[in-house]
Amino acid sequence: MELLNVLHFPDNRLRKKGKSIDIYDDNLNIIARNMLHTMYECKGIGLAAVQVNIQIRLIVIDVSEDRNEPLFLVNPVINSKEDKIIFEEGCLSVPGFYEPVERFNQITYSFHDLKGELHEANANGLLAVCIQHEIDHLDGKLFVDHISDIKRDRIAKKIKKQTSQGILSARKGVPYSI
Ligand code: QAP
Ligand code: CO
Repeated sequence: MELLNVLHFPDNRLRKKGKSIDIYDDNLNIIARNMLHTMYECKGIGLAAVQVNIQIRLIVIDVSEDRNEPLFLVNPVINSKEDKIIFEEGCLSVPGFYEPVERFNQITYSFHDLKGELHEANANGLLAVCIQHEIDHLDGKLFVDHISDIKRDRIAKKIKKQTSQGILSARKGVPYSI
């Protein structure tokens, strides 16, 4: 297993969109496993491929207490959403910062699994918020886009400073194509 480099805001590569996946092969499985490993190592509950500089529509999530219920969502789509909720969000790409964001508390979503089979499911609360946050990543969007320009700029400045001081790792992501 491989630890992948997580890009940090305001890296422009976080603005790229993920490409729809149409090949369900070993390569996809390896990427998914490495993403899950990276997410667990970083104490995250969700990670999108775009965050590790891989531009495909793949998300890994685990919101379980024991961190043993991984979800792999390929080409996820939200089909319905209701009941707004304000949730204090963070992000592995925005380390150390948390801000309230308005989301939907109740969603139905569909996705393909790693074998290519189509599923539909419901989610609410933390899982629903996490799916919305991660699908945003696949469209080049970050939770800080939902907060004020002033706050977002301040966060960008602080992360850049920490990176320049070597507090955050600034390894270059490895380019990848599928
Ligand atoms: C997205 O975020 C999310 O700042 C996933 O120092 C967040 O896994 C969805 C993390 C909240 C719903 C609610 C952040 C780890 C992890 C940090 C994460 C940090 C270490 C964030
Ligand atoms: Co995130």
